[in-house]
Parts: sequence; C-alpha cells; structure tokens
Amino acid sequence: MEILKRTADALQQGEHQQVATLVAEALGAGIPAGDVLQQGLLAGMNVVGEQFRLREIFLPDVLMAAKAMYAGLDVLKPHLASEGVPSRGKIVIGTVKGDLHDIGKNLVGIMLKGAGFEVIDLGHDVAPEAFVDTAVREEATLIGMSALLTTTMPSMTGTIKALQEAGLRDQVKVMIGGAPVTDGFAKQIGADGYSPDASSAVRLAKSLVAA
Ligand code: B1M
Repeated sequence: MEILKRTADALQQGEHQQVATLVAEALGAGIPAGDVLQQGLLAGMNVVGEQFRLREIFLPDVLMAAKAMYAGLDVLKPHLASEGVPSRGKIVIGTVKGDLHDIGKNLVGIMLKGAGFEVIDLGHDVAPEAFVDTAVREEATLIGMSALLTTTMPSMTGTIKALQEAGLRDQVKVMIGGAPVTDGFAKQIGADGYSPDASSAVRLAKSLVAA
C-alpha cells in the first residue's frame, strides 16, 4: 500500500513528524494497526538496520530513525492496546544490562498490556538483580528480558542465576527475545521460553502463566 511505503521511507529518513502524520492518515483510512506497524514502521526499521550493517548509514541516522519510530508508535499505541481487559498477571520487562535498544521491548510491553498483562517496565540497561528484586517486590510471576546485542545476551543468564540463588526459579517464569536471541539460546540458559516477535511474545506469556 502506497501510504505504508511512504511511512517506511519517512522513517528511514528520520522524518519523525511526517511519520506521525502518515501513521494517523493510514489509521484514518481504515488500515489495521498491525499492518501499519509491520508494513510501515517495522519495514522501514529493517531497511535502516541493513543499511547500518553495511555501513551505508551511521549512528546519528539510526538515532533519527529510532526517534521517528517512536513518533509513529505514539500514534499507534492506543490502537494496539485494548483497554479494560481483565488482568492475566504481572510481568517485569526490561532490556538487559549494557543494552540501550528498547524499541522492540517497548513494543512487546504495549502488546502485553493490550492482552491484559500488568507490565512493569524497568526500561533499558537493567541489571539481573533489578529484575529479580522487582519481581519479588511486585509479586510478579513472569520476567521478560530483551537483548539486541550479542555482547549483552549473557546478562540473561545472570538473571536466571540470580533467580536460582534467591530460591525463586520455580515461582517466576522467564521469557526472552530480541534479534540475536534464539530458541536454542533460551534452552541453553534455562529460560522458559523465547519468542521472535511481539505477537508471539503475547502467546508465549499467556501459555507460561497458564502452565
Ligand atoms: Co543498534 N545495533 N547499536 N542502535 N541497532 C543493532 C541491534 C545491530 C544489529 C545493527 C547492525 O549492525 N546491523 C547491531 C548489533 C550487532 C550484534 O550485536 N549482533 C547494533 C549495534 C552494533 C549498536 C551499537 C554497538 C553501535 C555503536 O555504538 N557502534 C550501539 C550499542 C548501544 C548499546 O546498546 N549499548 C547501538 C545503538 C543503537 C541506537 C541507540 C542508535 C538505536 C537504538 C535506539 C533505541 O532502541 N531506543 C539502535 C538501533 C535502532 C538499531 C537497529 C537498527 C534497530 C533495532 C530496532 O529497534 N528494531 C538494529 C538493527 C536490527 O535489529 N536490524 C541495531 C525494531 C524492533 C521493533 O525490533 O528490537 O528486534 P527488535 O524487537 C522485536 C523482536 O526482536 C522481538 O519483538 C520485537 C518486536 O517484533 N523482541 C522480543 C524484542 N525483545 C523481545 C523480548 C521478548 C520477546 C520478543 O520477550 C521478553
């Protein structure tokens, strides 16, 4: 669809105001929020990631694109999250220590809220102890960790160890995700589940609280 292509292009250019306008227009034209997210915002961000990998663009360009992504997400958020759904349980989420990438984690948080979870979002650069302390204090039954850097993935292991040391591993389920994370890695570190995207994260969280 032309408007979604324009949204993706504007995101690549870091045109945050234009992205917000185009997202609002697309929603106004009756395009489902999920399509605006996937074919507009995420499509644009995928190109940015590839260009950055190939060194065709640089960090300031990626930051501008991230700002544009957030401008679009702000408009989209109320359409992704539905209000008044009964609580399915509490989940503590965050991006792991040393990692500042929070767009995917925020998207997962929005979708979980929309599905009726109480989401306690610790933000980014979250230490293992902070995940565990918050889960204890808030009596949360789930911890969700995101990592976008191969170098920060080991911090997920740290959180699971900290849970074990606190004697809480049986009481709190752990789910993980993020671009470099795999199902194999989740199994290797003893997490309860991995999901590749925000919609499957919701399905996984539902299955973990039901188990
Ligand atoms: Co950076 N970065 N970045 N970056 N950045 C990547 C991740 C990279 C792959 C780019 C590349 O080289 N192609 C690369 C990592 C290489 C690696 O380790 N394998 C990289 C690098 C190297 C870096 C720096 C080291 C660059 C530098 O300084 N030289 C630096 C690190 C800073 C740090 O964290 N300490 C850095 C910085 C940044 C910015 C700050 C500029 C910015 C982040 C802004 C922000 O988040 N507020 C940024 C961005 C935007 C990216 C790319 C381009 C896009 C990430 C993104 O937001 N994607 C990224 C390239 C890429 O991923 N293709 C890249 C959109 C988002 C919706 O997807 O986060 O994957 P994603 O989330 C998905 C799923 O993964 C999943 O669901 C989400 C929605 O579908 N998911 C979960 C995520 N978390 C989940 C949790 C779950 C379940 C599912 O359960 C709890």
